[in-house]
This record gives sequence, structure tokens and C-alpha cells, in this order.
Amino acid sequence: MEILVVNPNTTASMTARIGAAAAAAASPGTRITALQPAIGPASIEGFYDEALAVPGLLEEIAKGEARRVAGHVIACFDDTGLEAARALARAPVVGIGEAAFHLASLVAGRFSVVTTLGRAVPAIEQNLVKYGLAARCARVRAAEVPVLALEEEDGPARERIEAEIEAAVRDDRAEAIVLGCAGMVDLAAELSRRHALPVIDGVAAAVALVECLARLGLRTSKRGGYAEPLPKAIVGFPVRPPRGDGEARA
Ligand code: 5HY
Repeated sequence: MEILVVNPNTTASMTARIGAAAAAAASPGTRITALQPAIGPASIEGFYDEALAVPGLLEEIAKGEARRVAGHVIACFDDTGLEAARALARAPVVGIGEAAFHLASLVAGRFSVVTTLGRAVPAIEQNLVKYGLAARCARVRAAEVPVLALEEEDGPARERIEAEIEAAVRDDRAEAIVLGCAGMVDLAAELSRRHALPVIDGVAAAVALVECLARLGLRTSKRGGYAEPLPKAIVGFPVRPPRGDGEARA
């Protein structure tokens, strides 16, 4: 099966790290295609950037649907454009935020999220409520690290993330940590060892969930909120939903 992993920001180096982690998490026989849109913000930090990233994301989802991929991963922790993408797609679409929350809830009674900047926190908190998992999340913490600082090998980002993990264990009584940015993708294993608790990366979680859905033949419902978009005039926006049954290619 082929899984399309879309990094909704336009930073190629981040996409490369996301793609490597997705491929490492994928089962034998699963092909990962990781890419970023041609249009949109270099990083997504808060509501405004999120809105600007959606058109480019939908364009890539539509191309993946036309290629009949088995499923899509939205590799931005605020699950950018998730519901619009589900309306557009027939194949399953999983956001890394939602995936990480669900897996954390399977291995711990309560978890904390460590994300980048304070302005990213409200969107994550709103998603937790929307997904019905707010009661399992002790706190969404910001390490006050810009997203693109995670691209730097030896910056202060890692130290700040570790300090927030220690505070979450001490003050939130967190039993697991969810890493709140795709840019933290390659930190999970070592942080889990160093802090002796599950540290969850959403990219790996989402790849595993998409594989599970595809194997069970579960696809996005076209009843109600995720019904196929109605054909209408859309000025200046190229994306049209693919027509037909859209069965996934092997
Ligand atoms: C992410 N931004 O995962 C989010 C994290 C955040 O460009 N990729 C981004 O801070 O919201």
C-alpha cells in the first residue's frame, strides 16, 4: 500500500525528516510518499498560518486521491485542514495530533503535550475537546521554541523540550508525553528512554493508524459532514475532488 504523508508547511528539510520517521514506522510493503505543498507558510504557528496552509494541503490530498493512495497523513500537529481533507478524500485521513492523543490514551491514564510556541496551544486544546480526549490531557505545554528552530542541530530547542517534560512529570503527574510538533519527530525514542515514560510521536502513530484502517478496509464515510464537496464555481482555486469510486490501488 502507498501512504501519502503531507507536511502542510513548505519547509523541505522538515518534510525529509518526517518522511524518514514515517518510513521507519511503516510495515514492510508500505510505501511512504512524503511531500510538502508548493504554496503556504514555511512553518505553522497558530491559527493564521494554519488557515494559509490549507489550500496547498488540499491540492496534495486531491493528487493523492487521483493516484488512489491507501491513505493520507496530515503531518502538522494542529491537524491542519483535517476535516476539509476528509470531505475531499475517500481514503482514510489521519492527523498526527489526533493519532498521538489516541495512542497516548491507550498506554497512559493521563498525558501532557509539549508543543512549540504559546500561540500553538489554543488550537491543540480545541482539538482535544473536539476529539473528546480533553479529560485525558493534563496540560498542553509550550517549550517556547519556534518550529524552524527544531531544524537546527545544536540549538536550545531540545533542552527546553526536556525541561517541559520534567515539569509535566513533576507538576502535571503526566504518565506519558505527546510531542506537539512534527519537527520533534526524531526525538521520541531517546526522550522516552531518558525520562522512563512513553513519549509519543504523532507521525509514527498516524502511519500505524492509517495502515490499520486500510487493512480493515475502513474508508472515510461520505455521509454527513465528510460528504463529497458539491460541484460549484470556485474562483482562483484549482482543486476539484476526484470523481468515481476511488478504490485504493494496491
Ligand atoms: C507542526 N507547526 O507540527 C506544527 C507545530 C505547531 O509547522 N508543524 C508546523 O507549532 O503548531
